Amino acid sequence: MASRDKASNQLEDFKAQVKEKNRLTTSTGCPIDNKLATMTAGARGPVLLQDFVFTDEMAHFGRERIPERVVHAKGAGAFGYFETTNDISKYCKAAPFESIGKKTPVAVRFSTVGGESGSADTARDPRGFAVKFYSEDGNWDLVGNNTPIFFIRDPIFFPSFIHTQKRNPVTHLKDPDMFWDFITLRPESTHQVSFLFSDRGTPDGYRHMNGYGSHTFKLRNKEGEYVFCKFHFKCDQGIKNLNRHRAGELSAGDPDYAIRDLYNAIATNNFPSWSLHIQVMTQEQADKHRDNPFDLTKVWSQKEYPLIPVGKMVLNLNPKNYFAEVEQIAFSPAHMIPGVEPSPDKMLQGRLFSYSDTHRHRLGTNYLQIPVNCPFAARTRSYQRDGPQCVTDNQGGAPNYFPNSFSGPVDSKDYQQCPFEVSGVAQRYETGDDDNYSQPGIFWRDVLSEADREATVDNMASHIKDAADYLQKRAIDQWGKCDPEWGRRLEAKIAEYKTQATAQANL
Ligand code: HDE
Repeated sequence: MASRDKASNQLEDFKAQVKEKNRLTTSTGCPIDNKLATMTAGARGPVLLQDFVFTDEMAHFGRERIPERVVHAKGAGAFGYFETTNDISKYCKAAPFESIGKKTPVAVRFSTVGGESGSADTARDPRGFAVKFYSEDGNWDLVGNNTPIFFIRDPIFFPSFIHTQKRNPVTHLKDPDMFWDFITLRPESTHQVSFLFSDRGTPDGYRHMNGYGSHTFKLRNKEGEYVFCKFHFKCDQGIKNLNRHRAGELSAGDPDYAIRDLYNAIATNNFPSWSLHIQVMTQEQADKHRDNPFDLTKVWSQKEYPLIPVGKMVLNLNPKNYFAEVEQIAFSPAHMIPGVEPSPDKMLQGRLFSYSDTHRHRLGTNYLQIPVNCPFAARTRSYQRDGPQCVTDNQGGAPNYFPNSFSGPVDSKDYQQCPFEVSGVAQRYETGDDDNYSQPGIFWRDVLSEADREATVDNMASHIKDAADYLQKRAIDQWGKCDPEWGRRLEAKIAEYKTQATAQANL
């Protein structure tokens, strides 16, 4: 028993805490006399409809599942705190950054993206890195990934892009043709796909990766001045990745590897932490920036916009119940607080709508009343009422319309968002050609080591080899535009895989 890890020992730990066993009841609290048999007419007879012990449980069982998240279905959650260590009040008035030493409770959910909720944790995929700050000004969700960039820069592509990462509608199999067709038709995906096929596409669990807000946000200070900002959570455990072969072994041998690793680390007081930094850019700098600073497929150079330290996030508490606190947690980039505002990033704008919309479908209209989602450090006072599963006092006797003469809650100009100018002709602006290759080229030459380059080319080729020949050619051409050497090496590696396959077929 002593050799078992904390995750394996969860039930034993529970048992050790129980002093006296609870009385078993139905869902209505009625004590149950016997849970070992249904109530039947005679020993061999049919089951009686009056057996509420049976029908009560069976009816609930049939409704146990809620829709899984359409993306990011598989994940792990934990709780902890964010502590401000550096003063950034000249940039941002958000409550968590109010003073050095201030601690704000947080909930975090890490996830893979494309797989279903039973899929393997070590799949090649970006990882979700979603943080909920329970602040006095309401909940602020920073719903990011372990990559500072994304596959597309216009949200109109998101459903189609995700379909290509999921299953073929006929075969119900992952389909390399779908994958590489989309990727090569939309070259703005080049940067993120390059990252994905390096070994950072298979991180060693959730404790050894960075997190990024990814989008450009707007920060506002008490004086009403604003800057644009990127958020970076730097992993204090150090980055660790799996190579393709080890990731594959773990997919088969321990598909829940990352969930287990996080649970055990926290249960043994080995609390993971991340240091939060920001990059800031003024409006003037944004106007002169060489490319669109609101383009999610590009990073901001850290030489030009250095990282500014802000604080530390520590995860020190496992969920008490997975469904209640992790399956039901609902993040939304639209959940912002005074001091943090959206930038014009089209992807962020698209997300501002989508998340709350999906929660109303997945969890219901009153999803913010679920304890893990409830802004408990602020008090919700609104004119929203009723709806399915309203489990609060529904704001009691307070008036349910606004304005009113009966001391209902009032708004305040103190919380006005930053006014901003917009101009331009309204139309659909295509962005497919907005320099897709310079930054992936820098990634290849300056970020990856020679060993990383070798692994990246091998990871790519071992995947592209299963796509149609003309899609392979398009990919070779696309990565050749990042760096001619990348294209040449990819072509050679694909040819190597093909020769091997022919040799095997001829055996
Ligand atoms: Fe998401 N994404 N996403 N996403 N995303 C969801 O929300 C969506 C994007 C991210 O642990 C969904 O509750 C659109 C970028 C994380 O619960 C859904 C677009 C980034 C999580 C959704 C994007 C993310 C989600 C699925 C493009 C990183 C998991 C269920 C416009 C910066 C949060 C749900 C958790 C989840 C929509 C792109 C991160 C459908 C429309 C870019 C970490 O609403």
